[in-house]
Amino acid sequence: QEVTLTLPIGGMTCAGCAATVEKVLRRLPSVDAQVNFAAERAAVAYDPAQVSPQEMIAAVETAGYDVPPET
Ligand code: 9UX
Repeated sequence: QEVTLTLPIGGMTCAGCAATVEKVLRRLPSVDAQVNFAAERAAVAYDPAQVSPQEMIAAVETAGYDVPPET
């Protein structure tokens, strides 16, 4: 089944970066993602049987962005 979460995304400089982050997240199995550049957040829907939030964070970091801790 699908669950949703939002992840804070750091390091995005322009809207193109948001498109890049969407692409790297959507490459993961079952993941759909919408990244809001202005809000610096990603809204993610996924199947927890197929992918974990840690894998999403790793993918974002490999792409050169980061997932800062919530404050
Ligand atoms: Mo915009 Mo992001 O030209 O790497 S896509 S800064």
